[in-house]
Amino acid sequence: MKIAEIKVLVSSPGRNFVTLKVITDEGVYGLGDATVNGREMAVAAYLEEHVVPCLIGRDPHQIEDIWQYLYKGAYWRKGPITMAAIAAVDMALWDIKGKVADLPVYQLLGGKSRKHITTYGHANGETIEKTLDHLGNLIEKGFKVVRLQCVIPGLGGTYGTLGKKKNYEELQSDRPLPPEQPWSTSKYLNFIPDLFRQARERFGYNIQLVHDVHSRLTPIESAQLGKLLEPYNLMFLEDASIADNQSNYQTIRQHTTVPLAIGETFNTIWDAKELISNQSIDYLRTSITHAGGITPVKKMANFADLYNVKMAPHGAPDLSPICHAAQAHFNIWAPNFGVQEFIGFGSDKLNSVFTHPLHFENGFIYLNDKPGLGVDYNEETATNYKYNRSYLPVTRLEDGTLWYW
Ligand code: KDG
Ligand code: MG
Repeated sequence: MKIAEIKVLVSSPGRNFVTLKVITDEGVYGLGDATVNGREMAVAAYLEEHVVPCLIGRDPHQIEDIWQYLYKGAYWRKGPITMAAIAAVDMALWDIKGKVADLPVYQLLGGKSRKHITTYGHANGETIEKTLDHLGNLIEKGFKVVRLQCVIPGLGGTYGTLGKKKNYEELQSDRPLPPEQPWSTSKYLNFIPDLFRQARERFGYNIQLVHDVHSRLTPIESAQLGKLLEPYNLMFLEDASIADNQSNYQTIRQHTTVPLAIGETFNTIWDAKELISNQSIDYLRTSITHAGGITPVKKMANFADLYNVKMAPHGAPDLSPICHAAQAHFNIWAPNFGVQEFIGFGSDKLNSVFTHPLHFENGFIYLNDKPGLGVDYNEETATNYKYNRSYLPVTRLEDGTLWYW
């Protein structure tokens, strides 16, 4: 069997996605997700110009060798664009292998370790009351874990809240350049503990709660927040600080027992090696699309398991249903799976382009037994939804200084 043709497909069914289709000389094909939100065309060009020509004629069954060729074989290795491109190839090859073997990918990874996949949903709101109403709705729908994000008074919106946006999962294309949002660490730190205090007062401790700081605090500020949140028993605090210095998390750890999660912007194990081996984190949030595919993330999970670190893959709506399906196969296998971020595939446009093997009920994802990843991509329908340039926002402190979004 040989790789005969590869298509790089960019479409925007509600938001932009980059999809790779690897077609073999026997007609079997595999799909991969290569979406990097706000930088979609960079990955498409990387694939088209630098990856696709090297793969034509190769044996698609040699997943490990092809991965090493694209990673180790490239002098300019790592980084989000390169690793998303490699990830898409890797996912597509696992998809092909599964279809040829007539087995779902999770069987090739080692089989099921659990019945279903626990997810966490998002409760957002402009006020604490609205955020908690949203939490109440999700509890009624059966969610066991929920992330709480609330507009900070005086800041007119912050990460994870809707503000004046449309639906959270939709492309925010009505802006030609990155919008700017204000940030104040003191306003945030004075407000967030109250959100969690009120959540516990209203709903008790039977629901697990998560919060995403989105890397806006310094390590000592994160430690301060962690201590303030300790009474409310979070499942984890996400992206408390940037981890360019991996020792940042030791600083946080020395001061608080709040469990820590990080990893959605990580591209390789090297971004997390000390965080894991020093046991300064509890959950690794690396996604299959942004860290080179199933092949390396499986190795990361095995390494993390040695240090009691669980996997909680990034599951924002800017990862396509192909990534979500690949992560479902991975999650149902991973011995050290923790929780999956998932807010559903709400839009009709999205569902008209992608079909997937996931069934969502009571806060759990169930996976069917279709061979391969079980996903498909309707190329004809997708032509109705052209790429639409869209940026993530940038953040400035109230005095104008640029800060982490
Ligand atoms: O493209 C950026 C988003 O994926 C990111 O901001 C979402 O932090 C995020 C999360 O936890 O889902
Ligand atoms: Mg996050």
